[in-house]
Amino acid sequence: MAGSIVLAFSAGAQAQTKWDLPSAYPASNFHVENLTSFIKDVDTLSQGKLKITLHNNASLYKAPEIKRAVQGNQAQIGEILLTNFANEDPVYELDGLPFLATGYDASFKLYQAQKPFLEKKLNAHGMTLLYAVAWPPQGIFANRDIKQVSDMKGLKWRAYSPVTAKIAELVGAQPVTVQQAELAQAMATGVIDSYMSSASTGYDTKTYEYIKKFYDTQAWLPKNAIIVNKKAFDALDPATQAALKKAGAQAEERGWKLSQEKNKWYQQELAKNGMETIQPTAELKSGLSEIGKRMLDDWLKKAGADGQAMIDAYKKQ
Ligand code: PCA
Repeated sequence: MAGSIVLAFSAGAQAQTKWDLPSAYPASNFHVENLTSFIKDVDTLSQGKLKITLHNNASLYKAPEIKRAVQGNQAQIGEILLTNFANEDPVYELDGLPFLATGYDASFKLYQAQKPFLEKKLNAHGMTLLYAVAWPPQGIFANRDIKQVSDMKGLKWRAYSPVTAKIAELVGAQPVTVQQAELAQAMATGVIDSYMSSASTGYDTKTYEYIKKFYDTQAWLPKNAIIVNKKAFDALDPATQAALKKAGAQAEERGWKLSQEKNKWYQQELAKNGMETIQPTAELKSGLSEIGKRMLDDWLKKAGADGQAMIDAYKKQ
């Protein structure tokens, strides 16, 4: 009875649209906290016309499947880790390259240089970019003493993207691709003993239960992007489209701040739980930046004129 009354009311008022939003990260993650606020903002700004349901922790789609789900409109909106899709197009790889942009300011500049090309690529596949937010700087989690790149030989290295797998190869480690949702299990079962990521992921996956050292290399800041199916977007009325865009712009601004603020908190939590944060030696830094240079050269060869234009736009800022 009650159900049919509610139905009658909502059908009588303006039509309501329901979207699904898959994310691969857990509720404790700052990206997901930000998504939760974004969804509330969309509800308020659209005056209840657009209702988005969050499916976090890879519960609806696994991380590598989310982009295709949005492209096919199985999910109308979704969160992707851009660098996961490096094999599809070099534009997705750019913010996953080590030592190209290492702090938040540089990463934001890199984003501005990358954005028009990212938008073009997504549009060509029936999607649009709503916003993107950087993960905190990437460091190395390992139990070993690592003073130079050669100390990483033979590590069982968890990779989350083609780039992190490539780094493993270049340092002589054995890459195993594992997405964050399966990372705790991979550590518990000994499938991997090291990886490169942020303090945020170290916290989300309780890495301190298995690994005791975090080398704070600040190597790069990959981004998560919120992408929308274009047909689903075009089907919204103009006021709802504007509401979505506004909430997206707010989420982008809030997300970049949250990433920085919570990174400090995540690092404190890691320390409280017995993880030692170690500053990388000069040898380790220079070894890794050599690898970064090689990877950038390879990237520029693949990315052609667009790639050069992105790097030039980045350096000009
Ligand atoms: N965490 C994600 C990607 C980048 C990051 O900091 C992960 O480790 O899967």
